[in-house]
Amino acid sequence: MADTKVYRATTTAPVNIAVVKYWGKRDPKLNLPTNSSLSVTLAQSDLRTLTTATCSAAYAGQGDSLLLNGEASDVSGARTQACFRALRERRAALEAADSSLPKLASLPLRIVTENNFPTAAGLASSAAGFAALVRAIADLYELPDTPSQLSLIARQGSGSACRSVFGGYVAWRMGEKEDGSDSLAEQVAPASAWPEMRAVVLVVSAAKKGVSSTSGMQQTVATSGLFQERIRTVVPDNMAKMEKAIAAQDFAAFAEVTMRDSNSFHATCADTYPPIFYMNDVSRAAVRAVESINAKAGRTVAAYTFDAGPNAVVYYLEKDADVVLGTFSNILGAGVDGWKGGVAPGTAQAA
Ligand code: 2P0
Repeated sequence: MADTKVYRATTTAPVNIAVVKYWGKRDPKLNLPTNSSLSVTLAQSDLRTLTTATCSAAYAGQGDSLLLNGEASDVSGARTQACFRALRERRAALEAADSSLPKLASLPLRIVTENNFPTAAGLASSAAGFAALVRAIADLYELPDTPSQLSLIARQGSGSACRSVFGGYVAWRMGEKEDGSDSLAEQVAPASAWPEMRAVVLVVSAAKKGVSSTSGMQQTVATSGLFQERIRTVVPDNMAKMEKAIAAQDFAAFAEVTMRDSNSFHATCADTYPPIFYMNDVSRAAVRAVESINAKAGRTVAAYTFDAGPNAVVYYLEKDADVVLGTFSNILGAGVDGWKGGVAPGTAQAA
C-alpha cells in the first residue's frame, strides 16, 4: 500500500531591519547584491512569519501549493521555484545516500504561511517569508545544512531573507563569486551581546508599497550616479563603522551610521531617474522627532531608519524607553495608522 503519511514541519522567522541597507543587484537572477548589508533581527513575539510545510504521497497530482494569509499564492515564480529546487536537490542527495529514508523530495509540497504584520508595506515581509519557507522545508526534509548554508537558499527567494535566518546582529557578505556561493549571511553578534537594544516600528501606512524593491533597485542601479559612490565608498565605510559600534556597544556610533545609511539610501532613490520616493511627510516628521529627542537630551538617544516604504523604525536603549515612546505618541499620534508591537523589545533569539 502506498505511504500516505503526511510529513510536517512548522517554524517561525523574524523580520530584520537593516541598519546598513541592501539596495542594488549585480545579478538579479541569483539575487547577488552590489554591496554588503547589516541588520538587526526583531523579536519574534512582535513581527514574524509562521510557516508550516507538509508533503505527502496523498497530494500526488496536485502540484506544489502556497497559502499566504489564507489566500492561494502563486508558486510558479522563479524565486520560489529556486528555493524549492535547491531544497529538493539536498533532500534527494540524502535519499540517494540512505535508502531507508522516506522519498520526500519528489512529493508535492504544501506551504501554509501567515504574517502577523502588513505584507509588502516595507516591513520586510519577504525577508521573514522566505526565511521561514526555507527553514520549514529544510526541517521537513531533515537537512543537515548550517544556517549560513540555508541563507544561500533564502537569498535566492529574497535578498534580505538571508539575514532573517539568524537572530541578533547579522551581516550579509556580498561575496565575489559569480555563482553566489559566497554571498551569505553570518551572525555578527547575538542579541544577548547588547540586551538593552530596543526597536519600535511606527506604522505610518500599512498600504502596499508603490514601487517594489526589486524594480526600484534595478532602476537605481541603471540611472543613479550617486549610487555608484554609495557602493564604492559609503557602504564599505558604514559596514566597518557599524561592526565596530556593535562590538563596542557604542549606541551613539550605531545611531549615526544607522541614520546616515538610511539617508544615503533614500538619497540614491531620489537620484534615481525618474525619482523614487518611499518616505512621506509623516516619515519626515519622525526624522525631526528623533532629532528633537536627541537635541533635548544633549546625547544620542534614538536613531531612525526607513526601508522601501514610509514606516519608521526607531532604535533606542531600554533606559530611554519613556522619552522615546512618550515623544512619538505625542508628536505623531494623529498621523499614524498605529504602533506595531508598541515596544518591539530587543532582538530575537537565534532563529
Ligand atoms: C534592506 N531593503 O537591506 C533593504 C533596505 C529595502 C530597503 O532588502 O528583490 O525585498 O527580494 O532581493 O530583499 C528589500 O529588498 O529585495 C530590502 P529582493 P528585498 O533590508
